[in-house]
Amino acid sequence: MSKIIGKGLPDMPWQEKPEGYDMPVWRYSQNPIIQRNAIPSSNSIFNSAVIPYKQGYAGVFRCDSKAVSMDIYAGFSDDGVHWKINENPIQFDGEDPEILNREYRYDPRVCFIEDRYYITWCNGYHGPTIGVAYTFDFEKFYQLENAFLPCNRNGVLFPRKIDGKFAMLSRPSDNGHTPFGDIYYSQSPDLEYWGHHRHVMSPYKGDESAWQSTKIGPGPIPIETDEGWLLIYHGVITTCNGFVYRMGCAILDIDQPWKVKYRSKYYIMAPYEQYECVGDVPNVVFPCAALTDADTGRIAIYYGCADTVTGLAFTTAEDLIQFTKQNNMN
Ligand code: BMA
Repeated sequence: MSKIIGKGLPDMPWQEKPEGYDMPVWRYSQNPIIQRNAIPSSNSIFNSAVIPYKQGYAGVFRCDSKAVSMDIYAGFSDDGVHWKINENPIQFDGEDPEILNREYRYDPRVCFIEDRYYITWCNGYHGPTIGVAYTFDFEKFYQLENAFLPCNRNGVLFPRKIDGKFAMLSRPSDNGHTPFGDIYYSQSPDLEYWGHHRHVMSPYKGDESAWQSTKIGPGPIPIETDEGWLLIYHGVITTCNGFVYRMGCAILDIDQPWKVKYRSKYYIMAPYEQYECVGDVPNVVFPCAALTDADTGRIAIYYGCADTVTGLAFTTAEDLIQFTKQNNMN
């Protein structure tokens, strides 16, 4: 049995795999868990991140307003399924007004490292880049320097230092809807100066795994297991009707995470349900967070559906690792 390395979370959201189901990831029966209008100002709430906090859960949510202005909002939950999202976006404190100036904010990730919760997101600064902030309580947020020069998206921290440094995956991009994109690894001694950049993986050029042929980007915070870092990511194909976003899985070396040990040629989840196929941007599943229980190996994935609502899906470390190894094309 493959094992998650980390803490137990016995009360996390969970449903058993439906009888006879043949995919490695299965949906929560009450999806979507967050509707598009869960706060008064919102047009859509999707691509959002959650984490265990106190006796329950906290999260940072992407809410696009009815002006379709993109911002991130804190929220809280007792059970990880029913969420109370603040009606006003996060206000950041910080040292430099130049960095605090908001252009747009979207697709947050939340990562606990050592003593605090770090937020990373796609931050407008003369183009999209990776915003970085931290909080202790999801009430006061302190914004740090942007991690990289524009253009970049999908900045995803590792949940512990690697080789004594903070570590981040990201996906250099363009200023628009980016028709390309590889995943890279970077490290930093202080969360301000990033370097030691390493290439992790590219889209798959070819027919063997066409669903991820245009671009790929890291999703939830990588999950530490005894087989390596379990990376759930999104993969995109360009069709005559535009991009289709699916979910994939890879296992990265534990000490040198830019080395891919296994990568599944099949997707682990794709837009099949109505709320994933129909919405403001059709045919998108976009994972941004995962809860894990080290005692049972359970994993709950939070993902955006059609850029409109938020869904929840389940798997286990054993299911994902076996699937990824069996269908490996690395
Ligand atoms: C990406 C990002 C995501 C979005 C996806 C599909 O480029 O903007 O926030 O979910 O496109 O529209």
